[in-house]
Amino acid sequence: MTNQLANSLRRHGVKRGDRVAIYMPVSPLTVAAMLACARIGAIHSVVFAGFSAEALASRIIDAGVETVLTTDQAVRGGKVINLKATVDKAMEQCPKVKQVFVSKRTGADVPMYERDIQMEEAMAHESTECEPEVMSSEDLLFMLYTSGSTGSPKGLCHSQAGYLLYASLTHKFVFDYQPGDIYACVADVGWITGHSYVVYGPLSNGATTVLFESIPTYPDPGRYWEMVERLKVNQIYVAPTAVRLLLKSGDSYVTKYDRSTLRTLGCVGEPLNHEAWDWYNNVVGEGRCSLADTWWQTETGGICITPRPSAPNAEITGGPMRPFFGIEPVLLDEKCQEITVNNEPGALCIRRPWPGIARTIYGNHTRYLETYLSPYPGFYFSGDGAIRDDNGYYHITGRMDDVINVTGHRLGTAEVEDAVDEHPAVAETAVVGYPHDIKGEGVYAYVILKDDVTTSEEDIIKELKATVRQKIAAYAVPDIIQITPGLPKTRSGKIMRRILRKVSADKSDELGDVSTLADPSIVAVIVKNHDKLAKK
Ligand code: 7RM
Repeated sequence: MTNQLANSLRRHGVKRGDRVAIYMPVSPLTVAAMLACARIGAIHSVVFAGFSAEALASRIIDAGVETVLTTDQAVRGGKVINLKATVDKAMEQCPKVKQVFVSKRTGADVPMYERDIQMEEAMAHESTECEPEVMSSEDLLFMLYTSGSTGSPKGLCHSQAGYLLYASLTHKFVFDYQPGDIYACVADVGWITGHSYVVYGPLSNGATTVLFESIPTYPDPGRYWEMVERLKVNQIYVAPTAVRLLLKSGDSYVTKYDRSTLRTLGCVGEPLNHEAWDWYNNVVGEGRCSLADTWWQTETGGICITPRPSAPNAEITGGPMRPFFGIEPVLLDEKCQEITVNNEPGALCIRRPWPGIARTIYGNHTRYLETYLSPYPGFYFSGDGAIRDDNGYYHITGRMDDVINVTGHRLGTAEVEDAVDEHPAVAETAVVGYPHDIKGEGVYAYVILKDDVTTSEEDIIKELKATVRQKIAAYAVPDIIQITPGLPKTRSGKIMRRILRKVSADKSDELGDVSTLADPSIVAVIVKNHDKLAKK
């Protein structure tokens, strides 16, 4: 499949170094699409198939993509998603795209335009042999967009050799992968977890990798465990948000399936709270599996801080994590000084580069340096805070910037603000995250309307939610929108997000000193309105 698609891409002029966008659901053909690009030296840019047409278009434009690979429709949790229609809409903004390969998932009758090529037909004419392009170790293998605290999403670039080595080693040692094991990571290939631990890590180790196309609750909350029994899965890698969701549905969905094949339970994406850790360990793993809570990022390419079940002295402990081979975490204070004592929070940095580190931001190396290497000169800065305990274990305390984590999806609050601001009725917006039982963080938007707006608040709120869905994706839609006459600002006009975060988290009694605000009286108004919304 890979070679036929690779030959077909070559025949249609795709060359070494070209960027190819892949907007497809989790499927064998999607994996083949990634590997086909790799085989001919093209740089794939997988765009999560839940992103809107505008989000897809901006990623295509930023990367100078000329070839797009997509699917007629996706099917997720019993719902049909019209991927081709979304691509067609994106194409209105992308005149530089020359060709769109369209594969069949449902076989629906989708309109085909001049630029469209039926993927399976094109592949059918091709040989199953394809001479691989010889690449240099530092050439790019792929790019992947991720959210930052400011500006538009960044196209992080990963290298051929270092990335693959790192994905491969971490997969082998963190999950204790042994030849013959059946390994399952339920992430979507649209995220870095899907790249490193559905595709590159397991396949480079010759593993059987399970592709999970659905959602954890369809047709019911037993889906993962039914799959574990049916496929005899040895390692499973999931997101904490799914664990929290499933634990609420009760243990019987888990216990009715045979999970005796499981040896390693992994999770990634956000903090695994104690209750969820306990349930995953004791109910799912029957207390006899290794639990690896793995910390890493799109930028790091692979797992950096994690327990390592394969270590001879591995202890089964909750949460705490240790650095992987070659990773030297450093905690730094505000003055860029190393924190050498234990139990003090600091900025989580890494001292030396490691094989999997992203090499640049596509088209903007200055931004790469400014974001990751300049804040703490001499170190890679992760954007997260952490604490080291007396045993040398690291505990992640969360993001230090305006990035939030919604159902395990990384989201910049500035992106949501930009989307809301585009609505003609909106004067100004401030978006913060707030603790959410299942999602990890929810999205809370404070919106000031323009003076001449006559539409009802209720209708505006509906429209604003639709705008965010259209500009970004469904997961970015605010859970709560508070229409407010003003925002808490300093005299120099900076929004004090600290105050908004406290109010959103129902901690209005912890606001601290608000006297430096230009208009301290706005705080009482915001708190009152929040209490009204919270009651609903
Ligand atoms: C793999 C991935 C990265 C951000 C990161 C953290 C948070 C990830 C954990 C975690 C606590 C964890 N890539 N994060 N893993 N926080 N414990 N085990 O998620 O680029 O999408 O997100 O996710 O804030 O900076 S990502």
